[in-house]
Amino acid sequence: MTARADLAATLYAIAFTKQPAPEADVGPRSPRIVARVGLMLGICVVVCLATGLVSHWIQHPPGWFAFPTDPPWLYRVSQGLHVITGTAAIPLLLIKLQLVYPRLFARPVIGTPLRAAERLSIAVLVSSMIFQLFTGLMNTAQFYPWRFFFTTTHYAMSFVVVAALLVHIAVKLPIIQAAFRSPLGSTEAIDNEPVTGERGVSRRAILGGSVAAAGLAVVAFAGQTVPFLRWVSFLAPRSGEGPQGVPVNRTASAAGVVDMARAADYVLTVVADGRSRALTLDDLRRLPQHDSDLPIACVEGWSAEARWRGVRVRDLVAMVGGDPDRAVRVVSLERGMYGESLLPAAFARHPSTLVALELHGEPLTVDHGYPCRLIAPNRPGVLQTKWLSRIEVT
Ligand SMILES: Nc1nc2c(c(=O)[nH]1)N[C@H]1C(S)=C(S)[C@@H](COP(=O)(O)O)O[C@H]1N2
Ligand SMILES: [Mo]
Repeated sequence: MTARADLAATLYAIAFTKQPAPEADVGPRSPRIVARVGLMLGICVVVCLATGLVSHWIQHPPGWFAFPTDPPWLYRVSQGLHVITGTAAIPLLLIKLQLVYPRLFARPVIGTPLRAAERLSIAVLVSSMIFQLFTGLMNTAQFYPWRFFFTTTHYAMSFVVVAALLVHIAVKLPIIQAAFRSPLGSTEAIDNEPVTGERGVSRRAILGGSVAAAGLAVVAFAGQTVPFLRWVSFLAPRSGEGPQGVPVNRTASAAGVVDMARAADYVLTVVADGRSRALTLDDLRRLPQHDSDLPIACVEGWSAEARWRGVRVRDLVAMVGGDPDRAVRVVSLERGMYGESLLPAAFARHPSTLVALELHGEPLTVDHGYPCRLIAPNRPGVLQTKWLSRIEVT
């Protein structure tokens, strides 16, 4: 009975009464260092979020959203930044958690309703950020050890991160301001906390180490999108290998299209308002050919510059009398989710948008989309449909 009463009293104290020992303020765990690491993490999160939203909206455009066709490298840079800032955020988040770790378990664990709400928002923030960074990292490796659909879940969870982050910053704003107003090495107490004089690794070393850890993560990873980092990027899932010097995301055999792509009776059908033309590969080769230097920029973070050669989409649209101010649907021999994409009118009539027959001066290999594939400027790789079977003016 007494033992049980003791246990109850202890649990109550942990949940609702203040911690007897004061928290450190002058040592490495000072809010000064936490706020500075937090700022670096915050910058990564904001850039990662903005570029992630852009990428999502290009793929699922809301009515008000239109991405420009030029400059043609914009999406490549944006998606590269998305994956680089996401990668840098991983060590920064771990360091920040390590720095505030004692506070996560500071007493009272529950306390007043206000404190409970604040701590709940931190729990939501930490878990949603871990979720985003983990699922994002797994996606770059195309490894999906879960049952939910990655893109919708990753997108929805980003709003949870934003909401929890705003609450967190609002709650901590006075401490953040005090932390940035006072020099890194100061021993004055911030946040009304008693000073305990915890020493050890210096604050400067922690700050330098955080920058180094984030930099190392980026260098180890970014070679799949930043060409001059390729030779040091030992963690990059795809950096330049692949037929014709360009990585392949999904092979023809994985898509189940090898026989159809190589069939002798292959034709590309072009349709507008009921008028249609069926073009064989020889027909396509006899049309005016154009060169386009355009990158493939995969949403999973790798990208590669490439030279394509083929027929302009706008010439094909004109051939069947299609309206150049209409969007164009591009359909693959492959069935399923990645088997079609919709080109907004500005992209369809752009002079560098091609039905490509060649890559780097050679006919496309079947894994790059033989007999022909779409290539357009400033679009995510996932919309650069391979193994085309139909082009429809909407
Ligand atoms: N039909 C079809 N087209 C597709 C895909 C696909 O799975 N099926 N993958 C897309 C993705 S995600 C990318 S990144 C590019 C990659 O083109 P590559 O394999 O020629 O490099 O093709 C795109 N085109
Ligand atoms: Mo992709």
